[in-house]
Amino acid sequence: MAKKEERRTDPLFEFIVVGSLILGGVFAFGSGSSVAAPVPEEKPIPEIVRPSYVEPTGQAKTLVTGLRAPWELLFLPDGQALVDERDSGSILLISKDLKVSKVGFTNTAPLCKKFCEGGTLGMTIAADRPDSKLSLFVFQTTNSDNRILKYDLNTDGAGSWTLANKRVFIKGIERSGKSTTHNGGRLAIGPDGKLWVSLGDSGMKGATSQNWGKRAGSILRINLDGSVPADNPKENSFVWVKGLRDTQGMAWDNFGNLWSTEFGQDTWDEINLIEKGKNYGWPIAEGFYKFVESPLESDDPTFKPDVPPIASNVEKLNDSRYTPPVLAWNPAEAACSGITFVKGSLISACLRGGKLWIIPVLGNKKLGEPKEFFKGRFGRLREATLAPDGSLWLITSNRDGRGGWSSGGENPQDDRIIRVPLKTVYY
Ligand SMILES: [Ca+2]
Repeated sequence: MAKKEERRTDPLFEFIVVGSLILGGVFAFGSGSSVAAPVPEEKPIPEIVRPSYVEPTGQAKTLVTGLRAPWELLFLPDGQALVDERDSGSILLISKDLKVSKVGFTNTAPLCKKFCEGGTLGMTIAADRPDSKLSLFVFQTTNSDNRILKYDLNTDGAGSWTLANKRVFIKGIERSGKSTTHNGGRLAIGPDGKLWVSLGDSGMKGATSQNWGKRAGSILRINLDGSVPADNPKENSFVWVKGLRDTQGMAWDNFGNLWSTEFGQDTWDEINLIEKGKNYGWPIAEGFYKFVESPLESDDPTFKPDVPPIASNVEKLNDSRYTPPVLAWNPAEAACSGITFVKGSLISACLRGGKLWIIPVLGNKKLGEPKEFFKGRFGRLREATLAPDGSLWLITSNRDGRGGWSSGGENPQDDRIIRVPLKTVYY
């Protein structure tokens, strides 16, 4: 499944080894010559060039319980956290002493019935107001579309935060009347200072994901004032890439590469390397393979496909129009939503897989072998966020109508925030 990268083929690793040998040679020459040379002081290799990644220590601790389908968790400059709930639309403040209070409501999220995936989803902040004051962007599903709200996010400087000046930042992200799924919904400010939005096909398959004129089935890139960046791939379009089925995670590594998580249909979930203007293949491809619709997937029981369905593990797709994933894995092991980059590691929080995948970034566009942590221990995981103290905070999604965990998702203890310490691992 994984494209494995042998450590010794990594240029960064080779550079370190060769560099150490050269330094060693110089030191040996210096100490062995007849000229009295000062003994070189042994200096540690700077952290930045030591190949390393992070992984959990395993000593997880529950911080907050009583949440319901939390979707996003982010930290504010004063060290407090914001978390939102998909179905209630609540935006909650988590104080440093772990008290929970309400900052606001998006207020118009439709009630979620079984198997829906929309609602109040991603959030991100940007200091784009005068005096570096903050704005809060919130992704929201309405009955007719997916959209992004923008608020002024104000603080009194004494720990209190409030929302003001609510406006619709972007609307009209396609959403079919009957489908409640594949909304995507992650928001992030990229290293380029733009707002990035991950979307799904809104249940419309190729009609959105293979159409550059549609926003659904894409990742969008938007200026913070709501205009289209001049260097987007198509003129006057927010669309950065196409061919996505349902992407709920985005993270940039230290090389500036954007990695995303993608929910596949039945056979392959994906990690993609997102590059300008590319098409990631849905619904022509699932994982590395050709995807052919199964009649069981149609809402119409009388539907007969033109071609017989084939499982997505029969025929590899080799078509240069479509960019394959970098990693693909079975949904039972994955169904990953959030992904974040922490010191040499991509860390992905997985729903059905109920685990964290840690994927070392070995070099530019090179991933190492994924390692799994906490499998089944906390149920469904929605997102992992780096905390100011260097630990990782996880949010669960056991009350999202997908079968839950200890009591079918009805136990208030089921959805919570968990703190996980991280340790650095050197190659
Ligand atoms: Ca794909």
